[in-house]
Amino acid sequence: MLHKVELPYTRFLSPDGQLLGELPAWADDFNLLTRLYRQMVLTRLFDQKAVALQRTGRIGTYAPTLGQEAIGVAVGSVMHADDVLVPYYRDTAVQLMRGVRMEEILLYWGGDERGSDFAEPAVAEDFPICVPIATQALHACGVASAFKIRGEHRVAVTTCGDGATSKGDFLEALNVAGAWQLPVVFVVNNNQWAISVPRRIQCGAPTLAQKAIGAGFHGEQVDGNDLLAVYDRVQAALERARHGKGPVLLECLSYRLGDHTTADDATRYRPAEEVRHAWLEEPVKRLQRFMVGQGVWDEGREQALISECQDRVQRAVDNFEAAGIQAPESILDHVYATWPDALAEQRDWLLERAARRAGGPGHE
Ligand SMILES: Cc1ncc(C[n+]2csc(CCOP(=O)(O)OP(=O)(O)O)c2C)c(N)n1
Ligand SMILES: [Mg+2]
Repeated sequence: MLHKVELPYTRFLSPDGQLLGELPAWADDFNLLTRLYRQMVLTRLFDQKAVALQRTGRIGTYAPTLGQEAIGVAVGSVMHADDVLVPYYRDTAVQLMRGVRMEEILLYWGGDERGSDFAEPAVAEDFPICVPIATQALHACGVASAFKIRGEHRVAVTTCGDGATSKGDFLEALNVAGAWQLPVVFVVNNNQWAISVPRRIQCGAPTLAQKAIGAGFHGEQVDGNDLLAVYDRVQAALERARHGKGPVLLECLSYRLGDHTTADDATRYRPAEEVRHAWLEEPVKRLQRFMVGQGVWDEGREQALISECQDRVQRAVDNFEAAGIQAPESILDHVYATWPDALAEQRDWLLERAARRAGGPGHE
């Protein structure tokens, strides 16, 4: 007999920004809500700019955050500065909120190692973006083990997509997190698609949050397009993990409104009607409607914010372009502490080839 697992699901705002029941006490702070809303708008405008830079050949590939801003902004704002983020590639919102600079994010996607060397002291220990699916979940458990062994009240927060939860690495990470009761929080960005594979055929369980139950710890779902709900549940999850009460898996239900990356064309596999419907649920408009309804936001403020954000994004693009191009061998700089002899030949080949190229087309 199939045992049905009942898990909490949290939502405070309807898609049109109406309050459904009681507002959590912390949300009376409209300065905080305004700050988070501003950050969602900044993230969205930066995201648009990053896609435009890829289209004009100034960065390589980019994975848009469009539609998932509430999750990242909430996670980034609830985390303490000395917590450690172990992110995946669709984490522009969290990284910006944590203090990673916009130009650093552009450098990363431009193939430049300096993009993972964060200048801001508060994020110095955060991990770089992880592209191999779900491997970062195990790294986060390693970080959380260190916190536990040292008796520090810090939390490792790792993010991933819905598809990543099918990977062995993810399930192994849940297992060790539960077995050792580690201070780690798994934030699953369930955006309904793993490239062209829809959520319903990725796994047989009705929720992804219930994978935590098999590992012996708490899992729950939240409306990932409702900033108030995500903030509230991330806060509870981090408190729990920080105070030795074990890990949490938070499944945030959202939708990837953009292409998987700039190398993808989602119109080839997604019904237009589904995407149109998802736009009605999106997080930025939802919080904006709520704030307008509360009398704390209006069109004038919105226009001023957009132009301020556009200026900030443009300054970041200017800094990115002024950074210049790194030497080709920089891709090897941070792979090994000591370069293995067995790879010396490949390194020499790369250096030689780069030198020939620098000599001009006739030398190639
Ligand atoms: C180990 C590994 N296998 C395959 C890939 C190719 N790949 C890149 S993204 C992706 C889908 C991931 O989907 P999901 O976890 O839902 O995250 P999303 O991109 O939707 O945010 C795959 C299979 C990879 N990057 N790493
Ligand atoms: Mg996905």
